[in-house]
Amino acid sequence: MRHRSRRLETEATRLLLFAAALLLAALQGSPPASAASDPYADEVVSYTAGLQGGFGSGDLAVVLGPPQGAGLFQGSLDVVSLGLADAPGRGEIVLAFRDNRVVDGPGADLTVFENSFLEIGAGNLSAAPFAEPGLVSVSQDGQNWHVFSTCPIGDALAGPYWPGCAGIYPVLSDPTPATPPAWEQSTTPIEDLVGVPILDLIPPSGAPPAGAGGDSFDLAELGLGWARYVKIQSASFATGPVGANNAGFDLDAVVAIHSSPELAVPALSSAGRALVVLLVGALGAGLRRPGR
Ligand SMILES: [Ca+2]
Ligand SMILES: [Ca+2]
Repeated sequence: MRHRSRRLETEATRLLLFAAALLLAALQGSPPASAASDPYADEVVSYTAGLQGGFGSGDLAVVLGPPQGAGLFQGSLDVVSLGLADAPGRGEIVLAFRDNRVVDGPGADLTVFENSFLEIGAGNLSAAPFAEPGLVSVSQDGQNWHVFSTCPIGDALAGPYWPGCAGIYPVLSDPTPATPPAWEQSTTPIEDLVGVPILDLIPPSGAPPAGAGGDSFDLAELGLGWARYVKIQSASFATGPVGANNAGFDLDAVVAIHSSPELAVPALSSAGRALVVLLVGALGAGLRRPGR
């Protein structure tokens, strides 16, 4: 009896060693775990151009990743133009965060980057922005939307600052280390940048305000702890001359100021999955044997 039980123990040990070897082989044969998550939006879920939109739509991926800001006095062309909202669902884009999600932290949680810029007025003083307002909504499931509804998107006369909308604050961040990272929120009110000698706002005589620019939003305003989807809807009006295909809100990028990475589970190769199936079978056979 004792002899039989010792033999079973040895068999169990061998089985465990075999199982460990199989698992190791399976994991070594698998591709590496997905790269560390980035704080930017990862996918364009949908895009519908409105009137005179479409610029940049040949490569919608330009709105993913970091913004390509061109500074206080120039708009980036690394954008997709939504066009004017001339019908429901038009002039609209929906993005998703996949390897991360936006989470509610202290203050603002995400920033939307357009390509607005400050005009230059009389006496080389900065003037109000050339802005193309956008209404921002967020969602956890892509179906139920929560709107930052303080944005007066339907009111062309609410300019030049349209508080609560995106598409107002110039973009001061690009992917180079010479500019602030995209998740560094600007805190200088846009009104304070208007009526200033432009030489005070650009190097070498001056400097732009701290922060990445763009327009930032706080999930706490909506009572949300996190969000995965961001929708931007263009206004139905333009503040300046409307071109052939570049009217309305021009999206550059969206970044999570407070970002939580999604857990990356190592993916198994097909060979690895086959080995795991064998392993489970072998374990099942080994467990059944003592009762045989
Ligand atoms: Ca991301
Ligand atoms: Ca917040």
